[in-house]
This record gives sequence, structure tokens and C-alpha cells, in this order.
Amino acid sequence: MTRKPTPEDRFAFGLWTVGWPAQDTFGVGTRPPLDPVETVQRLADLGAYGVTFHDDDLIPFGSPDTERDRLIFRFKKALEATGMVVPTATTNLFNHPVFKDGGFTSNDRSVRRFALRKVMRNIDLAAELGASTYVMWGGREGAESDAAKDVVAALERYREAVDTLAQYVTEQGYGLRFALEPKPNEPRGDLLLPTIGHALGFISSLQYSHMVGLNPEVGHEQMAGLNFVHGIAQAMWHGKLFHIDLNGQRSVKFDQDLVFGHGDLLNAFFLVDLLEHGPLNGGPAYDGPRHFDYKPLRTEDIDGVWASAAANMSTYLLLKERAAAFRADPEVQEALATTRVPELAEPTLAPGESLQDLVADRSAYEDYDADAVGERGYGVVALNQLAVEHALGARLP
Ligand code: GLT
Ligand code: MN
Ligand code: MN
Repeated sequence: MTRKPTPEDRFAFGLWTVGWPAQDTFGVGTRPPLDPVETVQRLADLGAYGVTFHDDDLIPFGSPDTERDRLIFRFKKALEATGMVVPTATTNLFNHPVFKDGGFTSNDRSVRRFALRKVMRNIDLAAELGASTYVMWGGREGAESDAAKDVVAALERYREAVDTLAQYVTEQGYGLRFALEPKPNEPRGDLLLPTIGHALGFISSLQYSHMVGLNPEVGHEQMAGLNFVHGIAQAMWHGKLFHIDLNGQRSVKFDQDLVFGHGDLLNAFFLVDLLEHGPLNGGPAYDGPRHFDYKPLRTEDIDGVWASAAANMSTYLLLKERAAAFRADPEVQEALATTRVPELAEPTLAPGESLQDLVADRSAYEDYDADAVGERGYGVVALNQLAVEHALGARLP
């Protein structure tokens, strides 16, 4: 049975997701463009609470100011009429030819200055619409040739851009934080900030690092063969999971942007479990919007578009139910104890134990029976099978 979401679930979609006309490298679009006002209404009807946008999704690049005002006005009216919110906004620094060598990190300084101004203008709109997160995905921040990009200088410029924009937000008194979105490649051959780990390292170098976190996307880590759940856990551990892009990806290949759960379903189950319940041994859960950044398949007509939007939310809710049952199952708790998962929360040194105490502890080394401990199994497969059975709904509470 499908699950019907409510605004309390805090599901959000980008205008560019359902609105994608399905053009790709090999073929023209298969669907007409969507009016943002209709998107807001349809998403609200489906039970979403929020809509997000790039500046150019709402206001086509180069629109005169009067047209810009008109488009913003009717969008706002649709938000008011439906009660939909704008939790996040972002800037298109990848579509126009001017950005072909990057926005913040273009070799051409005039392009970098134009990019900063374009972002500032949309930050003003984001703040006006009540957004709390500003996403930065650097789709053109990268290169195809190692001869043509000084990566060290590019990272300096990236840092300069993010710090400058954080300073702008601070001076304007806006309640916005930034969320950087890593991606390994596409559309550039190689992108800067390719993974969650790279982006965390970059953030720690910022003057305004306290205002900057991450917007990781399922498929972007999986394109690099990485475990998304591990990446999210590390982002949470650093207090940097500001936002999330949910979708599906089937292994290491081009960015598929499938419906959430239509790629690695078991990883999606553990992801929902982590977001909803926090780490296995306790700790904060994720409390931001559940934002879907997917592309309805090119095979779908407009009815298929709305069916796919509903599918993202239904899959999330089903996995949420299954994850709650998994956590509540006494058999799972037992299996967790067998795998010694709770023991991992115990500090390796005892309270107050000094380095000298550790060195003097013969039971830790001299008398330690490594062979006996090495023989002991952890029961991981039995626990994993319980998770699979819960995920498949074979152990309904
Ligand atoms: C683009 C990209 C997404 C980003 C969007 C934000 S745009 O569709 O593929 O992953 O989240 O700029
Ligand atoms: Mn993607
Ligand atoms: Mn994304």
C-alpha cells in the first residue's frame, strides 16, 4: 500500500526535478516545461511541504526586472495559497555559457565576480522567502585537463567565494546557512569538492566555517562507489549535515537521479534509519527537510512525473516504518548485543585511566589471548538478515 505524506513529514522538491523536460545528451526533451505555479500546487496536493529553486528555474536568465517581479509575485501567491514553504534555494552557475569554466573558480576573474553578484541577488530572494539554507553545488567548478586548472588557486578562489558570501549574509542579517553539495564528476570531467570528505576538509579551512555545512546527495557519493550512509554518519558527527538530497543511483556510472530507493534499496533503508533515529548507540537524528533531488525518467509523461514524485515520498515513509520496527524488535537488540555494537560506544580507555595505566595493564597486552578473541564470531550476517527481513516487511510488528 502506498503511503500518503503530510506537511509534518517535511518533504520538499526542487522546481528543476519534476520540471525537468527530460532532454539529455542524446535526445531532446520528451515533456513540456512546467509552470512553477502549477508545480507548487501539484506538490502541495501530493502532501509535500516545501519547494526549492535555482534563480533561473523561477526567473529565466536575463529576464527584465518587471518580468522578474511578476514571476516572483505569482510564485509567492501560489506559496500563500497552498501553505508551501521554501526551505532552501540555490543559484544556477552551470547553465549559461559564461560559466563553462566555472563560476567561483573560473580562470576568468570577471566571471567569478559575475557569479558572486548572481548568488547575492538570489540570496536576497531566498531570505525574503524565508529560506534557512542556501545550497551550493559546483557543477562547473572543475576541469577536464590538469594543464588548464591550477587546483590550489581554484580552491583559494572557492574559499574566497564562500567566505565572501557568508560575510554578505552576516552583514545583511539574514538567517541563512550554506550547504555545499559534493559530486565527483559531471558535468565537468572532475569536480572540485568531489566527496563528503573533501568538502568537510574544505569547510574546516573557511573563515566562516560555522555557517557552512553539507548538502550530500545519495547518488553523488554512490557514483564514486562510496557508502552514502557512512558519509552521512560522518557529516552528522561533525555537526555538518545541514540538508540532504535524496534520490537513487545504481552503482558507479553517470548521475542517474533515480527515485529514492530505486537504486540501492538496502542502503536507503539504513539511511532512513540513521536520519530518523540517529546512530545505533544514540545521538542526534537529522531534523532538516527531506529534500528529493531526482529526475523523473525520460520515458514518463506528465502523469508519470507526478506518480514518481509520490513514489519518492511513499518509499521514504515505508522505509521509515520498517526502520522503526527494526529498532523496536527485541531480536534485533539481541543481535546487536551479539555483534557488540553497544560496546563500541564505550571509550577504549577507562574513565580517568592514564596512558601509563594502559601500558601497565598486562591484561590489555601481555596476558591478552588474541587467538581466542580472534576465533570469536560477531554474528553480523544474522543481524544483517534481520535488517533485510524488516526492510522487506517480513517481520511486521
Ligand atoms: C542539479 C544537480 C543537483 C543539485 C542542484 C542544485 S542542480 O540538478 O544535479 O544535484 O542539487 O544546484
Ligand atoms: Mn544528482
Ligand atoms: Mn542535488
